[in-house]
Amino acid sequence: MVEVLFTPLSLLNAPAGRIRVAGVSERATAVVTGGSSGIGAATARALAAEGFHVVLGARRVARCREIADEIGGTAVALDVLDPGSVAAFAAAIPAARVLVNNAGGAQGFEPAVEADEDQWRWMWEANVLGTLRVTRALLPKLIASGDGVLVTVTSIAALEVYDNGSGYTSAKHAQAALHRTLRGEHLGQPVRFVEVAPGMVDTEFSLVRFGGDAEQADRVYTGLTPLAAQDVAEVIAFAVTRPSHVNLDLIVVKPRDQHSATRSFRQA
Ligand code: 8X3
Repeated sequence: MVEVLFTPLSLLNAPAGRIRVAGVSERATAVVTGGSSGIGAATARALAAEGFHVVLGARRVARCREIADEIGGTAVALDVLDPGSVAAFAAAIPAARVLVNNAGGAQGFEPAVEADEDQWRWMWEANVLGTLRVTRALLPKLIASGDGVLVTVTSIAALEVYDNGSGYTSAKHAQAALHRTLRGEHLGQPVRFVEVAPGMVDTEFSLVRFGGDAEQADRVYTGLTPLAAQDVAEVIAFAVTRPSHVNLDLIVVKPRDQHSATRSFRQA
């Protein structure tokens, strides 16, 4: 039986990711999916800077390992499309206080009547079922920590729809519905649910959506300054490091020049 010394003084002095147990400072664990690049990689760095031991999961585990080496974290292979991979990933994490559901993405940009079912299947698997699987596997550990935080990175596509985007917007709406439902289902338990909904962020997102067409991907960000992954990561780190009674339910973050998914100001 360990004595837990949560004195006000030790809390004031310890970074958010550090807990003091029996006088020893230990790093709490934060898990980030889709940790090999973009928002996931930046979030891993931001949470490590807050004192967390970060576990980065992604298919590209070698890239996760490079980041993990840099921040004193751990890389574990994770394919959220594969229930077996999610089970093995969760089994490798004995305890966790924070989970950032960041894995996901978009494929394709066609009118609904021309939808490619394989792309839809991938988007629903990666964004919706992937979030469900990882959450189901790790939520008990967040709750057991006594002060868990679950962050789901959705999108402004979870709040609006736009032409040619129905596969992605429907998946993001469903992912957000899952996340918001979890919030209600765990009222009274020591876990917070934070949804972060970014607009335009300069990551591999558009390159993947447009099947590797760099020119088309670049056009998305032409004439304005999009968010950087670091901008979103700082918001996530802020939300995670609020006091336990503060739940930032939904944070929408967009570039100044973006009004909505379909309306932006662009310099000629
Ligand atoms: C990305 C934002 O506007 O391309 O999640 O759907 S948008």
